[in-house]
Amino acid sequence: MAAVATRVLTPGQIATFNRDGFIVLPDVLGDNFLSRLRANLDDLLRNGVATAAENADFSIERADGATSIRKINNFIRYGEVWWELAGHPMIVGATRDLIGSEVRLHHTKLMVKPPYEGSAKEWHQDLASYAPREEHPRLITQGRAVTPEDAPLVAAQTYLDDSTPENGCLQFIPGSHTWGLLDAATLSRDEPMPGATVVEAPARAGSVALFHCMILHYSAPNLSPHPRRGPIVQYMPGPEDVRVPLKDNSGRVAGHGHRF
Ligand SMILES: O=C(O)CCC(=O)C(=O)O
Repeated sequence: MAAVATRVLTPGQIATFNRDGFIVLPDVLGDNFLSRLRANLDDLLRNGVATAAENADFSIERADGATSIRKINNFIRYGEVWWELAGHPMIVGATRDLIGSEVRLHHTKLMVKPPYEGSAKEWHQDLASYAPREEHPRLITQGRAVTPEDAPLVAAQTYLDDSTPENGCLQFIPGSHTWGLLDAATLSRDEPMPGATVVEAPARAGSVALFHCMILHYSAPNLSPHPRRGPIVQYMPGPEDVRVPLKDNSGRVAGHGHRF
């Protein structure tokens, strides 16, 4: 195993992540780097609407006659600056503290919530998208026997804008990453788990939210005049450290992405 170079998180932060399934690291990126990321994204968004019909990476949303891009899959394909983000020493180091010395790229996606238009992302667990559908019944039946350690994948969402309750910051149910893979059909829109505590996770621009792939999370529509742009890099350990079947976002067996 490669030597672990940095320890970014404190033992307290690691314990919080293991208990709650998420943490927010404030002010990870400086203004300069943020400006470069925003400039690249502005270009992508300007050109993206025109090319979206031919490029499946760009997901379009239409509201009130307006057309906007809601999501860019595989954003890492669109500029060296995104590789810099994915390989950022603080983000990779923090992820390494959570999942072990081998940190690999699983996939990237950039969530764009334009002012007034960005829609909700309904309650879900990311693992439901990564585990092949034919495996769901077996995994769901196992309940809590499918533990967070069986699927130690961590998403890092970096905020290019302040992420607030008004523009659709992430909301989590702390501890739900220990509940196993849930049957998505049973999750209601407004109250995914009756009686469960929901917490909002606002974050200033430049901050990074780290969350486990089994935590229940949601983001509300953007009702504000401010955008909320949040690239997500999904990291995984080496395939031998994942104990559930897993595919990447091209449908291949996961575990062969870039190693940081
Ligand atoms: O950023 C968002 O709006 C939601 C992101 C999310 O929940 C996801 O991609 O799994």
